[in-house]
Amino acid sequence: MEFKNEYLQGVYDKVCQRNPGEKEFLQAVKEVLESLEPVVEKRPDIVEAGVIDRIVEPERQIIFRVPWVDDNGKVQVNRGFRVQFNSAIGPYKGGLRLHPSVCASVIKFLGFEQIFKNSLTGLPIGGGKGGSDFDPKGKSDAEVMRFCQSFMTELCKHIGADTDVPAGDIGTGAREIGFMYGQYKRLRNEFTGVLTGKGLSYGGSLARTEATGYGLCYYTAEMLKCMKNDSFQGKTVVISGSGNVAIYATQKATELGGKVVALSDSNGYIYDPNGVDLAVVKQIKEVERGRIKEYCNRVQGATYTEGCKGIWTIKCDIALPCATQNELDGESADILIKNGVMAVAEGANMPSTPDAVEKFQAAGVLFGPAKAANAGGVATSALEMSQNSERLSWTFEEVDSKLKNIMINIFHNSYDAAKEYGMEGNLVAGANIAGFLKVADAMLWQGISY
Ligand code: NDP
Ligand code: 2IT
Repeated sequence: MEFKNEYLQGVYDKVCQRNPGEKEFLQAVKEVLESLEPVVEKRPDIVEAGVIDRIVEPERQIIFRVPWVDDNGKVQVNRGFRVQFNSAIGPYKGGLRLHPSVCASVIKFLGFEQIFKNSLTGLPIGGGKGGSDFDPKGKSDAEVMRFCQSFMTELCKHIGADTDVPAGDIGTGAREIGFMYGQYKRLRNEFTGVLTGKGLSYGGSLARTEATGYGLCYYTAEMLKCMKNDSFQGKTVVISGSGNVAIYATQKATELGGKVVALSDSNGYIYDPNGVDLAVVKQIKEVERGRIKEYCNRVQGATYTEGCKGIWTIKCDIALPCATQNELDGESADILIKNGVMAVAEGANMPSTPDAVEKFQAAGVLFGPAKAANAGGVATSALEMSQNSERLSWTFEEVDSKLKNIMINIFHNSYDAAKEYGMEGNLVAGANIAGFLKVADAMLWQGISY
């Protein structure tokens, strides 16, 4: 028995039977169900209405062929996904991941997490996720364009500004969103806010690019302030990854007084004891689409080490994993704890293994889970949707101040929910419970068809 509660064990057993071998999806479901043990005891109405049995099953899953022609005239075939997980509180909303590791399990774990994350933002967005096993790395702009056009030719039948609004994720940035948006507009002959993360000249929101990384730091700052009466000031920070989330987390952590000494990519990590020079990182990653290793050729005193996991052996006060799922395991958690880490907050989705989370919590390390800490990206996407609906654009300051308030509220709502359900200080349980209750309530009101 994995669960104390027999009903939750039954739900989990059925999810395991129905989704064999989908280890990331099962990992995400298990964590949420564990947090719901006290809810199930207090709320028999939720159990009777089968809300939990329903929430673990996606409303709709679309898997499709994505054929395209490479620069040598050869036909390539990728697999496309869109999982529309839950629309109880708003249109499906969530990113598109383009990475060779994309499969049903990965998209379903991301879509499932997105339900609760989106609920925590307080904005009217349901949960969904999509993507493809296409690898944009090493492809020409023309190849990426042809892939994106083929991908959208099928996806456009299933999405819409009031139905399902995709956005970026790993491998999907401004370039890919632009190509996809152009194709959607051409096929549907409509100019609507069907994607977020758009360029500023055609409906994008100021501060969306920065939002996930900034939001992560706003959440972390609030967690440090309320739980340890502390701040980023004077702290050594290690951030994994060097993509969209990592870059803007580095910028905000530095602005708030921290010193970011390490970044990584899937090949290895750089260590710069003087604090990373973000202009150099942005040039390498955003302009040249190069590797993080290159940083050491441009900045004196920095070193590069092969293998991304080693980044967690660097001594730091604050660790922000911002690369990918399960990148920080129990062994790395032990080293971070031994080195005196005081706070860990997740910029990536599910970057810490269950073992690592348990260790941080047992050691009294402040731990901010992904669905709360990285919700600033999707929250700002929802603000982009609002601006598109009213056909207006807000200033950077206006969007940024809304984002900050949202992140502060997410921290407090999670903290309060954990306390109410007898787990004060457990922000994992708090985020899961607070996110779940709003969706559950909407599902109760809307009857069994949802
Ligand atoms: P990017 O594609 O911009 O960057 C991804 C970064 O993570 C790269 O440095 C990449 O290195 C590294 N990475 C990817 N896969 C692996 C892997 N298997 N092992 C080690 N490193 C890896 O993506 P984002 O910054 O947008 O996304 C990062 C994380 O944040 C993801 O978990 C995503 O789901 C999450 N997230 C993103 C949001 C957004 O708004 N963009 C919002 C909320 C969460 P390499 O170049 O070598 O592949
Ligand atoms: O994981 C995420 O929340 C994202 N990739 C952002 C989704 C969005 O719709 O902006």
